[in-house]
Amino acid sequence: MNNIPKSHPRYNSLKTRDNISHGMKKGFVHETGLIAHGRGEAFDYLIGEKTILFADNAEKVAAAALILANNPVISVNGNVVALSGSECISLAKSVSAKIEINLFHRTDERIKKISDELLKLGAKDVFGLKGDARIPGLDHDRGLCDFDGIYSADVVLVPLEDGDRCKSLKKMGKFVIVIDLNPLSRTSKTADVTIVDNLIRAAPNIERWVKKLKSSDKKKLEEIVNSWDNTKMLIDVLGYISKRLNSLFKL
Ligand code: PTJ
Repeated sequence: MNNIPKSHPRYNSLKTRDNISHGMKKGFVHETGLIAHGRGEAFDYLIGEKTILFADNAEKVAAAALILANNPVISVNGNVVALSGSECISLAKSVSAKIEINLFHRTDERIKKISDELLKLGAKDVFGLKGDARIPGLDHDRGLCDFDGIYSADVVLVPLEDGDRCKSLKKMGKFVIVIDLNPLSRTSKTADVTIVDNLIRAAPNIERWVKKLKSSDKKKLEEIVNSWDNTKMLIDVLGYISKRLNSLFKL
């Protein structure tokens, strides 16, 4: 990145790629995390690389749900730590949430590297190393979780998730919030609240909403959560994208 000037029109995007690539060289981002990042970039392009109104609304609902939660957990993987490790730690502190590492490509070595990175970034306690419980119905390693973490959580925030796990967490009765730039993914369609936004923008914006809503009474927060219609929001996002694309080349 040293030879790319800040004036480059794609500077932020290139810097983000650099962070992901560094994460891979350090061993905590899995190589397929680069592919997942590319897919995210493509969808981010479609929404204009900014937080659209529908995402901001979802971020507000996510903040309300996290404030109301008794045992909230933020689930992180390699990409999440490379892109927004500090922001996720800060968000977790603002709502007294635990941070748990849950990996699709789980190895003890990657878990240790990601945990070290989170501790270096200021996390006090990191869950996911024990793997002493299982999410029912998930045969894969990503079904492993900590009993005191995700297993006993009531609200789980899962950025960059895969659909199966989201479905299984919902079956366990958890309230699941996801951050996924792809409004068509199984994850997006399964979650209670889907935030169609880049994690880089979403994590600090949820925290901004937490600060705004923290002193609200319980009834108001419950109203915010209960009035949320996730399917309608996904339809609205698809409408927004198609309208935006249609208008791009209109004279
Ligand atoms: O670290 P591991 O082993 O847990 O592996 C993590 C990856 C990301 C490799 C794994 O979870 C995976 O393969 O994910 P998927 O199934 O490719 O899903 C990633 C989803 O996240 C896609 O729908 C992308 O559009 C979306 N996405 C990618 N980057 C971002 C994003 N959403 C929000 N913000 C991003 N920066």
